[in-house]
Amino acid sequence: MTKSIKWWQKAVVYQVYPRSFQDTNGDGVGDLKGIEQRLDYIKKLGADVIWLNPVYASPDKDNGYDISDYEDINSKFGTMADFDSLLAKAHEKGIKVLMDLVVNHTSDQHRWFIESRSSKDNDKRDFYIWRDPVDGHEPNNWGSFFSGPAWKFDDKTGQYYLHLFVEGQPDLNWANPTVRESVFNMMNFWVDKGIDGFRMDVISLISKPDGLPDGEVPEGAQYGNSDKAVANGPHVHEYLKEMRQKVLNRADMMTVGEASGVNIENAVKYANQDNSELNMVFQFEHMGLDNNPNPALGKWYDKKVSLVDLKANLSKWQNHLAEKAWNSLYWDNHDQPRAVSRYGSDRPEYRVVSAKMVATLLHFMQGTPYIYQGEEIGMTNAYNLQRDDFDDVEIKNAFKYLVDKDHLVDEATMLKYVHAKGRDNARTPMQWNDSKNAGFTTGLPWLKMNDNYLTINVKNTLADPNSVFYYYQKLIRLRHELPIITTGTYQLLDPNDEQVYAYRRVSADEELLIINNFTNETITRDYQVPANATILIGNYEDDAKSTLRPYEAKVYHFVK
Ligand code: ISL
Ligand code: CA
Repeated sequence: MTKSIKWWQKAVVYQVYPRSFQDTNGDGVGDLKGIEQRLDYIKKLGADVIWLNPVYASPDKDNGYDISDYEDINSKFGTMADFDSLLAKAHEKGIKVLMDLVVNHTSDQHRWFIESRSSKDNDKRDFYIWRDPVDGHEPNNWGSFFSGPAWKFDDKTGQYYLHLFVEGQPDLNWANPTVRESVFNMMNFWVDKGIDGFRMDVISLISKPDGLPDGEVPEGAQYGNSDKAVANGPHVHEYLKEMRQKVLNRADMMTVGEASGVNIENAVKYANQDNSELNMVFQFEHMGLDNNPNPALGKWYDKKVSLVDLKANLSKWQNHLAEKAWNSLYWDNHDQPRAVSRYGSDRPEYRVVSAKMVATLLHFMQGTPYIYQGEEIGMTNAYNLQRDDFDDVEIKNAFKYLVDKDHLVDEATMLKYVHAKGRDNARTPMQWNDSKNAGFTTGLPWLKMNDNYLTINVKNTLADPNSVFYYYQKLIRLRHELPIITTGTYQLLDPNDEQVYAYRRVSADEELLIINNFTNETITRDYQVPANATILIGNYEDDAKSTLRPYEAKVYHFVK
């Protein structure tokens, strides 16, 4: 790579889900003061940046992704003074802060929408997407991402409004220049506070296709993982270029666009290296590989991904973005199940070793890695939660529409799918220690705890030098120290091997060989490791050479 390396290309991001991180006032909900108290923990891990899920004022129909005031803090989380203090303390410790930006939609309680729905001639009417009924029905066949139709009829004015997510999340009309101006002004409010960047929620959806045509399939879940329907509309790049000029260029910011439905071709546009749009995108292709073969069920399924498919996909992104754009690297976030449960094994005998393997696989790739809270201690899916325990609107709607209404699967099967894929797997509170409610709260947690916190918790992981935590700490340190992890060329080995994911990173004078046994079996592979190679990191104490033990991961380093 000839271009100079930017700070965010060497950085590792730690994602904090404020609601579930640390409660300080006993109301069962994590808060900003709690994050401030735990900054030293994040510093100890070595992360450079924190991404905060939305902390803005919100009726919480979709856990903060429905914002009613962009310039105010959700009172459950604290006050603007708490936010200012958190930002200052993070900066004192050399940690940068990335804010979530949710501007495809607002809450239906936002003053813009309250005005917009009040009458057809209100000056905010055109801030949202209103349409007349067609033959007494919805204007088109679009479905919400979270099941059911994407249109809601409003009696007051006899029109439908568009909501790609839940009813309480009306989509903004980005074609209206006043909407764009209002959003950019709001973003500048945060830039002026000194934040370090934005993670942009479903930014690939802000420009709707001209004329709002029917989709090929009505299910909204399809939009997320295909390049067919509503994503990547005709004006999205124009809007982002405008945002870059009016907001993002005012500081040395980091930007990552969450891009449902993005493919390689349009990712290169969003994250191009001419600095005209974003730094990188979150792509979803690898998250869709273990979807249900029945498209109507979307992500709801419990079969493991095929390693061959996973390799092909991740390698495609590594190879095609190289020198052209920049990858973000993630397994986990607040919308995904726990990585160790999904890609490794959360059985007690394999949990630690496989959590490290899954980490090794990702953290030696090119891109900016994201660690989701709890991933660094090997937190697992929450099998103890039952239908009535779930909080997530996506899960509730899946039961309501796919089970109760459409009978696509029975309730027990859906529960199995939710235990494999549901978002609440990631949202159960952070497990700090083995005291009541894992030290997360002295009150009643807003979402039931994962009942394995007596063994899986931060206190235990910090006391054990061989823990998942110290492994992540070392991965981060290696990325900071070895430029080849940032800049080396990526080469996949043995694409058809169904058991091992092995790849190389290559620079002019050195090389890394990364080997990951994805199975719980002992197998043999000969990668012809050069005699001068040394082990940089591994999840077993010794090197058994061509023997690979269950979930073994190791990285050789050698000078050419
Ligand atoms: O979570 C998903 C599947 O379970 C994704 O399809 C997800 O809905 C999509 O990536 C958009 O996610 C983002 O916007 C949503 C919000 O609910 C998610 O938490 C957020 O990450 C609406 O704002
Ligand atoms: Ca609290």
